[in-house]
Amino acid sequence: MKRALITGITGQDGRYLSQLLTSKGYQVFGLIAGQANPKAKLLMEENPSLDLVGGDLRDLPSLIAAVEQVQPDEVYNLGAISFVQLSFKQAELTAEITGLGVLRMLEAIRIVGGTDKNPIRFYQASSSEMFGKVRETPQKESTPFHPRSPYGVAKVFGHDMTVNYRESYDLHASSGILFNHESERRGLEFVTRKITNSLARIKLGIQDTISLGNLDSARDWGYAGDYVEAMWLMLQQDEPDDYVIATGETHTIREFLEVAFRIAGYDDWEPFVNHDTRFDRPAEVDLLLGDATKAREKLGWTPKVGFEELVTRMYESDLKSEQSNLDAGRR
Ligand code: NAP
Ligand code: G4F
Repeated sequence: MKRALITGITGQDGRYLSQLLTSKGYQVFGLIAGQANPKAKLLMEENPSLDLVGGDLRDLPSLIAAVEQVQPDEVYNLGAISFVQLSFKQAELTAEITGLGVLRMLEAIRIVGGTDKNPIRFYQASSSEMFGKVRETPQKESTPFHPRSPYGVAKVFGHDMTVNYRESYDLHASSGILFNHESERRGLEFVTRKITNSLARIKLGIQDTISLGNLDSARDWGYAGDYVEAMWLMLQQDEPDDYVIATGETHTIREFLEVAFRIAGYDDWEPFVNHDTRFDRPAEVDLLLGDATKAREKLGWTPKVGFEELVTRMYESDLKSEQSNLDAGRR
């Protein structure tokens, strides 16, 4: 039975990845921060076979202890401050967790090591935010980085460290440069889920409008359930490498609104949306569009869920849960 250690297990991707690996027969361990993390209960309900191990990406000894205890075949480093807007306000904390946390995890693996016959394989959750002020479109593995946020800068550090440990210590370390991926489990702070959740509340008469920032930026949005499959595929290759994971389709926030409101039965979204400068960013990433040809050719990976289906799934899930909150007298 293969053993996997996942950091960021309570996040959107951690939840999908743990279920994928369990379905493939892995024994899955999740690193969980804090002394009484409230998300632990939900995780165990979703995946009762999961083992949770205490640890924090700010604390190298806890990572060494976790790797020693778990003796993993594969480590997936998904833990991060992942909200770009927060990274402008808490830049140092973002550098500490999203950036230095990668170095600490790599060090824990280097120090504990695996056996010569069975070295530990490492996956780093890199991001299309690293392309930032894009130098070419579509973006591929060779596109230079130009990050536009403390989050993007921290991800470039983590990405480069992963490449450096691969080259210096012959570690099986791969990076997935993942473009935005969403789902019913996406955090409410991200624009897609903020829209589908608010829209469900508008439909049910609980809320009147949505306050948003810049509607002109464009993102290459895929489905998280498809993207965790790519993470696993990267660690099954003989050689470690870096891969762009994307759909090859881009849409503005305006287009997301148009589709979501149409699905909910409205002709026009504009009367329901306000501009609120609090959601504008000091520097914006205007356009992301990925070219995942390498992943298709080498990993055999392609996305399954398209844009319209993604929006529909998210809206319908939010409508269902907001309706059941309403029925239970919770708002
Ligand atoms: P997410 O939902 O925000 O999850 C982040 C996870 O990091 C949570 O489990 C969180 O734990 C954990 N974490 C935060 N601080 C930590 C610390 N000090 N020590 C240990 N764990 C810590 O993110 P996601 O959307 O699943 O994304 C997963 C990874 O992929 C992240 O690294 C993100 O930056 C990257 N990424 C995401 C996308 C995307 O579109 N989703 C695209 C490219 C890259 P708590 O719940 O305990 O706070
Ligand atoms: O949903 P977002 O917050 O995602 P963003 O900034 O693209 O970052 C996500 O994707 C990255 C991959 O490219 C990940 F690495 C990262 O961890 C995260 O998962 O914002 C998307 C766009 C931005 O242009 C933002 O300015 O939506 C715009 N936006 C407009 N109004 C808003 C809002 N974003 C949020 N979160 N909230 C708004 O009210």
